[in-house]
Amino acid sequence: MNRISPDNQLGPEQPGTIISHYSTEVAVEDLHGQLFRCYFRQSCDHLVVGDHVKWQLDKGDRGVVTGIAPRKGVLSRHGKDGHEQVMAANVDCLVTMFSAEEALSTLSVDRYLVAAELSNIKAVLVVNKIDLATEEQRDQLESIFDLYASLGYSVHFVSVSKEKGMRALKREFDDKCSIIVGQSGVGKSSLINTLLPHESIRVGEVSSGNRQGKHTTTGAHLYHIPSGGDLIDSAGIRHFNCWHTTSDEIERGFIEFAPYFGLCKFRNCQHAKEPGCALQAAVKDGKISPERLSNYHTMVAELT
Ligand SMILES: Nc1nc2c(ncn2[C@@H]2O[C@H](COP(=O)(O)OP(=O)(O)OP(=O)(O)O)[C@@H](O)[C@H]2O)c(=O)[nH]1
Ligand SMILES: [Mg+2]
Ligand SMILES: [Zn+2]
Repeated sequence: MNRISPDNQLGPEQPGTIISHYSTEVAVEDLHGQLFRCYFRQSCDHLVVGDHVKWQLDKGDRGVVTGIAPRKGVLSRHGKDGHEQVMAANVDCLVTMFSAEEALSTLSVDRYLVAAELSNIKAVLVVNKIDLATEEQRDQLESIFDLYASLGYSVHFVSVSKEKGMRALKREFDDKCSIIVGQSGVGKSSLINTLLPHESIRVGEVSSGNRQGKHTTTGAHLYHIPSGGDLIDSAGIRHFNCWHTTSDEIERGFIEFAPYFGLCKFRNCQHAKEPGCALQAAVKDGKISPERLSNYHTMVAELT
């Protein structure tokens, strides 16, 4: 199937972006927004959606991917064997949704934030279904999320279905490539449908080149948001959450811990009950939230 023509029959090398991935082919978008189905060289067999590539036109409207640019903002997960599976590349922003009607633990918020920090991806926190919250629930949520706002994270209280707070939230997607994650039922698809009003019926489909053929895919897909920015959508990515990592890395994921690195009395301090622990001292001084330190310990304990 994947016939390779001699290079001299190929068009000039040009830049493109992987929009969708099928098992043996990818959809590449050129600089003018046109899509081409491309096969790829063996050296490019680990392409993912969001990859910036070099490609050349082959016969007709087909092409071949010949190179991948270095990635930033990689979102990956780890299989049971610990093998890393990259799911999307060049992601700038991880939008994590929660629902106001469900009990919310700061631990789950911190898991997403650590994942974003370790991938060098901006994190945006969204609390949806605010229309269902009582005043008391709302106050409670606000006190939880004030902490995250004070750490510098963007926090949005919205109702997607009642169109509350949506203007500011939509602006978060401008000029970058985002991914929306969160538990089932929080409203991710509802948000995606308001961002991509014309795409909702064709999630997982793409037309190739000039041809009308449609090809469903179970993988991720990159969409352009009409009001600005790109969105990578994939059910698989929305539910990622296992990260094999080290306690040092988890520590790095709690951004307000950074000023205290190396200040503990013991070099291998676990930041628990040791004397001279700089993080414990910061908690006592009100500089670090006790809950954040406790969530750090929970996540480190899960590593073993
Ligand atoms: N009251 C209220 N309901 C909402 C709001 N946003 C979404 N919903 C409803 O919540 C339900 C779940 O929304 P979805 O968008 O399907 O949730 P999801 O996160 O995509 O769920 P999964 O696909 O299972 O991961 C639907 O019935 C929505 O209509 C909101 O702001 N307020
Ligand atoms: Mg959904
Ligand atoms: Zn310590």
